[in-house]
Amino acid sequence: TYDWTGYHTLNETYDWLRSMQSRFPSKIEMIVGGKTYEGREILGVKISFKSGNKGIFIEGGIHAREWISPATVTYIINELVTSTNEEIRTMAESYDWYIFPHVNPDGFVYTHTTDRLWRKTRSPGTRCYGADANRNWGFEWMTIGASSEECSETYAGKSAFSEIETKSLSEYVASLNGKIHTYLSFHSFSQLMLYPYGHTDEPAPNDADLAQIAEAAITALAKRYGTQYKYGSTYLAIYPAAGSSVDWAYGAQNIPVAYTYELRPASSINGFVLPSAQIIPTALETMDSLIALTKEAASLG
Ligand code: 0X9
Ligand code: ZN
Repeated sequence: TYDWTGYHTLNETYDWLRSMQSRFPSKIEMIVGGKTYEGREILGVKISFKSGNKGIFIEGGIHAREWISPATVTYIINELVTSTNEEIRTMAESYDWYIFPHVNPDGFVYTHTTDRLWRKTRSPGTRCYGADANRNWGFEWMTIGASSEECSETYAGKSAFSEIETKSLSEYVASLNGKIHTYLSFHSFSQLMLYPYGHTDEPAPNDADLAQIAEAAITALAKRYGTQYKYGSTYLAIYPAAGSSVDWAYGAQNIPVAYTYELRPASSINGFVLPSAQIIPTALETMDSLIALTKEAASLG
């Protein structure tokens, strides 16, 4: 059976998503966010308990090697559907959730078969494979913190949305037509909550709100185990980086609450390989932060 004591393959997670849908058919709908270069689906779930709710969009796995991301995202799905905790039930039932644990499935499969530390997509170039799916989105594309060299880990692609994964997923997000209020992208590692922008040190229009929500979220996160996060704009708190999904969601889709989580560890020689004993603790503290994030965002309107 599927659990969070270990990491899973793509097929295990996709089978689990389908099994959750068949256990909870009135609450879960399978959604396809797009497709991949190698022909896989970007498979997700819409979780909805009543109509008329605002939407929260969650993506995991845009960077293939960051395995704690899909593991945390599937844990969130499970909690939203099955938890009996009152705070989680209230949150779960107050939003429509659009959740994709793996938005770079080809890359993730490659981390299982061939190279555990693969980051990018798997579309062939002339000398190297793949583009950085978090530099390929059509907002301030290639303006800073991205590479035009196809072998680079931060290769932005031939053009904005050159990758079928980002192109098709962005079309899916756009098709939701303003229903999404919060966009979350899960990565690892560094223990950070980052918000727009990545292309400039100019503050985003609602910078003060984004900082206040992040402060509430990291405070709640720290309560359970003392895990320390920092927050700030991507540009200032980590490094300049244009063409990310979160900046596109915020800047091109006007989604006002948009964060990149960099999950555990804080730092390590090989931080992408987080021991599986840390999946559940990471997921639990992240759930705590999500409850605080949604409450604080609601209180700000
Ligand atoms: O470089 C990235 O894409 C992210 N860090 S990672 O180590 N997981 O690769 C940071 C993305 C920050 N978000 C934005 N650029 N908005
Ligand atoms: Zn990442």
